[in-house]
Amino acid sequence: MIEVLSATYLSSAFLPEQFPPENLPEFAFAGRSNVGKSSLMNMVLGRRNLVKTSKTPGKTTTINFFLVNGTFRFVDLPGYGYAKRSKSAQEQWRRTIEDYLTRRSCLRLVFLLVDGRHGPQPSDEQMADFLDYHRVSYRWIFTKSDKISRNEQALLRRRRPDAVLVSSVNGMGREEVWSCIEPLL
Ligand SMILES: Nc1nc2c(ncn2[C@@H]2O[C@H](COP(=O)(O)OP(=O)(O)OP(=O)(O)O)[C@@H](O)[C@H]2O)c(=O)[nH]1
Ligand SMILES: [Mg+2]
Repeated sequence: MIEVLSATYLSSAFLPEQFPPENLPEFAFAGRSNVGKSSLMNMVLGRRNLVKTSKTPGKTTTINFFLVNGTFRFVDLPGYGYAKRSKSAQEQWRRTIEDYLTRRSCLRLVFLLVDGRHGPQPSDEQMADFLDYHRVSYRWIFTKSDKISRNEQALLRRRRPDAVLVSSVNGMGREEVWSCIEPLL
């Protein structure tokens, strides 16, 4: 497993012009609002409060870049499926995120997070279709596993062998997430 020697906030982007240069490999975290993207990034990096988390959905409203070990980046994407925004603001965000996902040559992998208790929702399947269509590599991540019984975890693993079960509360899945990242560095 990679040792995280340094992890720092780099920048935030509303618009594609604000993305950092495409000179380092990037790993993005996508999923519905409140699914646990920011929490998982902290857990994987072993940093308690580097990425801002919140009980209120829709907290992350920009694309946020974090530099890890000075050699690659973690990218926190705003959650989708959060309606409490103006139409034009939603449209702008959608364009910026789509631009990021489809034109980012240094994007190595998207972690597509879904709440493990509910599984993929229509908006998640839509995102997966979008990534398939644009040939962007992604891995399903089932979050909040600490809320799922052992039996159901075993069932999930059998039904979805392609998914990684994680918990930001107890650290489950941390090594498996790193094992997705390491070969792509
Ligand atoms: N029990 C449990 N709660 C979690 C876990 N991960 C996140 N949460 C909680 O879920 C809520 C949302 O977590 P965030 O990490 O902020 O979610 P997000 O996907 O970044 O949300 P947005 O930025 O709004 O899109 C917080 O109250 C977290 O404490 C987990 O693994 N287990
Ligand atoms: Mg967030």
